[in-house]
Amino acid sequence: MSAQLNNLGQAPAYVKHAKLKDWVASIAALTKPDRIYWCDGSDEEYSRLMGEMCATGMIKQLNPAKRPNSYLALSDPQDVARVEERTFVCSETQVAAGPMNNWVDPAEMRGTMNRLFDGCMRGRTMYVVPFSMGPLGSHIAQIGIELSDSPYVVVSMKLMTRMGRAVYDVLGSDGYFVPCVHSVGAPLQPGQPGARWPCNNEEKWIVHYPETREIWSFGSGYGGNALLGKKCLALRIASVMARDEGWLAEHMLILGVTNPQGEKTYVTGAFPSACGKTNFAMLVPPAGLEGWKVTTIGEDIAWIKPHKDGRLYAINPEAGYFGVAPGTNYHSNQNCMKAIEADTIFTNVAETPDGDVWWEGMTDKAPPRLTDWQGKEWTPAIGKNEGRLAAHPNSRFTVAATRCPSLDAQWDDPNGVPISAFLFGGRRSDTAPLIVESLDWEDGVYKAATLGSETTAAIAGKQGVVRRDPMAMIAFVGYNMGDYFKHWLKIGKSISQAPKIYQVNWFRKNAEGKFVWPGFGENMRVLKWVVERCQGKAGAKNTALGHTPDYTDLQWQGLDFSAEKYAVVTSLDKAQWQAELAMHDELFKKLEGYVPETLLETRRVQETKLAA
Ligand code: SAT
Ligand code: MN
Repeated sequence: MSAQLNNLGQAPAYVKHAKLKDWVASIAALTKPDRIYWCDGSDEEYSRLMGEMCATGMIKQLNPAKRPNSYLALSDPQDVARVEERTFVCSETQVAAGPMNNWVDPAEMRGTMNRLFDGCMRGRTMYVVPFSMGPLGSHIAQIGIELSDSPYVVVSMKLMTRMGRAVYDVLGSDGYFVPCVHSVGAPLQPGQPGARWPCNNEEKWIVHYPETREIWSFGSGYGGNALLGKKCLALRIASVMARDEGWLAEHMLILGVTNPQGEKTYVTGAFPSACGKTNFAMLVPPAGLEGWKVTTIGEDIAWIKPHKDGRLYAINPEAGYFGVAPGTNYHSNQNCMKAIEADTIFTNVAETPDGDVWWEGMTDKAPPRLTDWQGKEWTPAIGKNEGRLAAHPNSRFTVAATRCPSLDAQWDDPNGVPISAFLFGGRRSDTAPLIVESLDWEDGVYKAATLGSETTAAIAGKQGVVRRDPMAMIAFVGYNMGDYFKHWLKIGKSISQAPKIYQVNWFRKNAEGKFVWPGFGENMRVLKWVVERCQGKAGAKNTALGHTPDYTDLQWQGLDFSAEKYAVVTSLDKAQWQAELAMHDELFKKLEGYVPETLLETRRVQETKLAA
């Protein structure tokens, strides 16, 4: 066996980990690739793989005069988002996975995986991708090795994680790593031409084994389905590690706020996919708030650990951004637009005739002619007549964090940064006020646990329906949601200086269906209030839900936003909130028998307050 494998691609001498090499050999024996390639993460390797993909048509280089060192990939039209109904948490028992996860008995699932992966890499190269989630060698970081037959995954992992040879130095001869196996599920017969974007539209499986901390993904080459360091490792598997070890793995951005006096406060924000985490993390304070500054640690995931000083410290396990393109422009996110001016991979956006990119919302007016995300001719008239978008609503950019102008100086600090506040927000046209401060940790955990949001294009399925998305983690907790709530309550007890917890909603609409709150940079006004609450400086009034700012508690200089409009975005309609509580009950019903009594009690208190 090993002689044959040597021909396919021998491990470089710097890989000293015998168990790792055995595992790679065993997966190769199952998947039967034509070649094995051990990635070193170098720039030379990145350019070479890009060149190879350009040759097969999987990726296209953009005009270097417009977007230096940047590429465009167009996926299969059926492989465009995470597939939650095809995502599985295969713990030993169904109770351990809980009612919110798809569960299959692990023995049965292993049978299915062995059948699907048998020979699935024929005609392809199996890439060995070593990566660290978190600063290399940090006590909070975790190492993963992804075996994948997609070169697009390799180049994406180079931008999104600390990927490459240095990982093996940290691993040594017996270090721990999370094994991740990925295939697009499209073997090639000899001479068979490959699809431009190989994937498998009959079989898609995103599988996690929490006890043994393994990930197996089949059939998709897109985003969180395929870049296994992201949602699979850094959230689903890490949430299990976090439960066992007393920390938190969360779907949160992390940002720093510096006030005009130079004092810095770190805040995290949990929002479901495609609710503006990236824009918020890179916020530019508006006119009227000169002297305030926001810096970015992360825009999607936070790993948060209790520290000996009694506070929680957070790192961003990622090293790049896989952000939603549509709606991103120099007004909504100037820092991001600058980050993606070069060295970026775009997926499923439209292409301009001069070899640049475009998406809905990038400019006020669409260019007169484009090639859309499916490679078809597109003009504003065609778009209008056929109701066809130029860019897919879940089209993305992939870029290294180091390109971000607002990157925080501490972003790579192995110890993380101290967190003063957690924000939890959803996309709600009605019901949920602009901001509410929780009364205490338990009340905050209740608010986070019952978070609701209207669904977006980031997930395959119907859009715009309100679903409960506890902590914005509905798709990402690798164990029983009820136990996850208990874990949150426990963490609060394990620290002496708990962050304040806020519920926010930037998305209230008026009777005409228009957003009332301007959002984007203007969110700084709310963020300033949060920071000043943490410092004990800002005022608030009490409502049935918790503390909220009065109109005069926010700074309005530079923005024309009337008290009447403010009343709309902050209004709390008792009847609407009664209906909201009924939806909380539906969630608790689904989790019956697992919900901590503290949360049920908080629910009863809220009902009473609302009736008063
Ligand atoms: O495709 S991803 O899961 O990485 C993006 C997202 O939904 O947040
Ligand atoms: Mn996300």
